[in-house]
Amino acid sequence: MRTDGPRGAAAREARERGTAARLELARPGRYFGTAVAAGHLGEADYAATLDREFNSATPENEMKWDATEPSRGTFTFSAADRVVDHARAQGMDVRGHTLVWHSQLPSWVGALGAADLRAAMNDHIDQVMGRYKGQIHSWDVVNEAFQDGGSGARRSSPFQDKLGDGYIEEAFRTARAADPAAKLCYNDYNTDGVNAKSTAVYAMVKDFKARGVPIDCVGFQGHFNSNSPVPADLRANLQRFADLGVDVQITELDIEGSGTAQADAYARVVDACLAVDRCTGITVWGVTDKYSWRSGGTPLLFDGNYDAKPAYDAVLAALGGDGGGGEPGEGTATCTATYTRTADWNSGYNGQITVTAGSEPISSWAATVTFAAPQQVQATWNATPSWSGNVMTARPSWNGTLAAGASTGFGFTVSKNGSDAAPVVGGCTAS
Ligand code: G2I
Repeated sequence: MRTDGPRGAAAREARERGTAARLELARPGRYFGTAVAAGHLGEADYAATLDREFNSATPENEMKWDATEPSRGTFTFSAADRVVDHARAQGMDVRGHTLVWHSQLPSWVGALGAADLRAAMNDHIDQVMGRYKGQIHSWDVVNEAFQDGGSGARRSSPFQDKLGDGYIEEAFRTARAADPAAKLCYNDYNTDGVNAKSTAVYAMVKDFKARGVPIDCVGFQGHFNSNSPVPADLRANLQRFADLGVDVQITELDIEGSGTAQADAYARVVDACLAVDRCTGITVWGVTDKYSWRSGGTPLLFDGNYDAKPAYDAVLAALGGDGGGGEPGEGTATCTATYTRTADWNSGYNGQITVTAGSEPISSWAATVTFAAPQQVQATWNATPSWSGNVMTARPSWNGTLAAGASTGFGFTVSKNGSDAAPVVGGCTAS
């Protein structure tokens, strides 16, 4: 399975340190993790697969409020301890999940009045973060605080309804004091692409950064299926958050399906993360299909017998660990795409995308570009566009073949229609 590409060397060193994990992201400092359920750690194949493949663990349910503080002021950490102790004994990092969430919230919390609720929320953060102080690389401080759909509104919850919007920043401030070494994340789902919900989260993070509210990272859960496929602008969305000065992480990845389609979708997610400097890690939401929260959709990398699926091979290759290391001669076609505005006038602008082949020659490429509504693309040249909403996928018109490291460009004319926003370049894929 292994090659001597850059990732192979990193994994070898890790093995020598006693912290072998196959599914490491290529760059030092990135992790590849999984959700872990304490109740399965006694199953030999489960533990062996976990220990062999992953270098970060997220307790799937054991750190949630119903598990850690089932009645007010009574804290139970035994199940969370089992996950943390196992992970740390294996040299894995631990992600904390989650402190303030409307779900898996014991009923006593919802019954409190505002003043008591505020005190209980802050005490809960203090106690749970305090227990694991210095042992958690990132904490999901607040989880799923926004509504689905196009409203961009906050979700109703005891916290929102009784404390108002300010509960989120209060939770982050309390969390910073409780464990200053932990990265503090906001985590949500259906925020993976550029859409109304992710844009509402984006506005919150931007505001927090502007006002000095402590936030270090944003988690994108990454629960995908045919109704909610991997968005074409995943990378662009991760990048716009990263550009605010936070790390981004894929925190609960699972993709329903099987075979090549599932494998390709997993590879796209890994590629998107690797293309964003501040994407510091990926967590899949479970070790084996059989224990997935949606096991019927077989959404994970290992089947119920702990056999690696095509999705596993695709992830490993995308990480550069199985023939896909980007080493000359290994045969992986890659490209990057960068944007510049080449002309600008009151009502419009011209843009150019430069496509550059990676360390292998390529015979074709596809680059995605997301335009801000209500801009309209009037013309394109040197590429053939296809459209999904305001996302353009551009493919070569004549200029598909590039030598290793060589570039080509394509251009477009855009009517601003009142918006001067720059388009956002998503992924570039090559073959
Ligand atoms: O729903 C998928 C995930 C969405 N984002 C937040 C995550 O925390 C969430 O994880 C899932 C767990 O994977 C499930 O295991 O959260 C569910 C609850 O919202 C978890 O399910 C619960 C069952 O509903 C309970 O009946 C069960 O007692 O798991 C519990 C422990 O097995």
